[in-house]
Amino acid sequence: MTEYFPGIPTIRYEGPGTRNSLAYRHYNPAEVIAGKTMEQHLRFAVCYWHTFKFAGNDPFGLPTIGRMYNSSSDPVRVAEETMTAAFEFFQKLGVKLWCFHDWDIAPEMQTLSETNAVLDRIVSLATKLQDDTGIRPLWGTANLFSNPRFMAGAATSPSPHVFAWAAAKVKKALEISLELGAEGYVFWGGREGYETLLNTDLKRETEHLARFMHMAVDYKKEIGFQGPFYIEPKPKEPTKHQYDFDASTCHAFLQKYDLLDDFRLNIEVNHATLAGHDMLHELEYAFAHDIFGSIDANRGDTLLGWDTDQFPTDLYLTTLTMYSVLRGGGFTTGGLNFDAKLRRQSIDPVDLFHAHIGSMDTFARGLRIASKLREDGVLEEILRERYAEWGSELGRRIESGAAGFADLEKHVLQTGEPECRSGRQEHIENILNDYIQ
Ligand code: XUL
Ligand code: CO
Repeated sequence: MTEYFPGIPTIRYEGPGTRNSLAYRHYNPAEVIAGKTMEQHLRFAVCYWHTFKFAGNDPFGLPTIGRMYNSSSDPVRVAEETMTAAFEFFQKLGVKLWCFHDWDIAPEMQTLSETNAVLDRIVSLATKLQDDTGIRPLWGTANLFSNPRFMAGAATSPSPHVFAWAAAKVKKALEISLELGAEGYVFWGGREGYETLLNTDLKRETEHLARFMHMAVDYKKEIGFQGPFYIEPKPKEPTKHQYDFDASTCHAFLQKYDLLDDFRLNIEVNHATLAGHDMLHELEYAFAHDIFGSIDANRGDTLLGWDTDQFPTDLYLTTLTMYSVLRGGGFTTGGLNFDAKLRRQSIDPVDLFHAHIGSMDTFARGLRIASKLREDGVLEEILRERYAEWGSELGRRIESGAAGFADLEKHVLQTGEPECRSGRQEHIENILNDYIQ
């Protein structure tokens, strides 16, 4: 059998002292932290599109990355070889979950039925590889943004014919996600937005999007797909404005159109920053409103204004992410999907391993630190103190709804000025730094 990543061994935990670049220093899957193994906490998934399909092209340059598995001139052969290589990669890395778009795993052919036939062929190969290895998809999705037919949107296209195409693609993607045992299904509305409002009926498009989501829910129930649906917020790129702008915009959409029972959010770091938030904001918003689902783990670059999808190697980011996830009760059906790609100059197969190993180690360290922070209760204690005054009679009367404006005016007239207290931000940041070592 062809080995697509020759010379690369199975990656094992060797501990922080190792000098082996193809070993985990911190990710020790079986180690128990706060009642669960690291593997159960982190639920890493490899993304198919960036890891196996990204060829290093950017808006200014041609592909730089060639792989053994995409060298054939026959696209179906490429799809088969790539799937086989992917499972070699998952196994060598020791990751049990993967994520995919229909378009990543099989080429689009001349007609929908030909495309679906090729998809079926690749899905049966994937099923066999899954059965041999016990690896399953964290989620599946349909690519409704690369083909020119979706240039003006998919469910929000001005054309009902394109809407129908989007429906047909999602129908098939749901069927194959079910067949592969995917734990969830993602909707990322890459072109569900606009370039200019001068040619866009925003209200009508939003209603079409909601109609589409209801049809997807109906079909999910019809075929017995049990997993959650996720919406993945992103404010822009490729469109100037995307309807799923950020967590709170998605929340409002789900509430208005009565979709909250069937959807949660898949929060992505670089999308949060493009929306002008940090990851922690999006996570905390999702947890606060019971719509947290899963994470697309990556990071952006503050000096570049687009979605650079870099591998997450920032320990502050992973610590705060895991702190929020632990506080929120941890992942259930969600996980950490590396929606991240190599830099254009990282052209060797081994770069893919270094990228994943480094990110997994950074999340493992983040988990360890976050768990210690929670165990010591330092941040909880700060919050408790900061809001302690709400335990007073005044606080209780406000929170229970017993007090009105007239009572509050009376209170102020009697007691005068409130005591101003420090927010202690610098002190708290120092505490965090003490834990991140
Ligand atoms: C694009 C993005 C997508 C989704 C899945 O920015 O994040 O890859 O994760 O469609
Ligand atoms: Co993503």
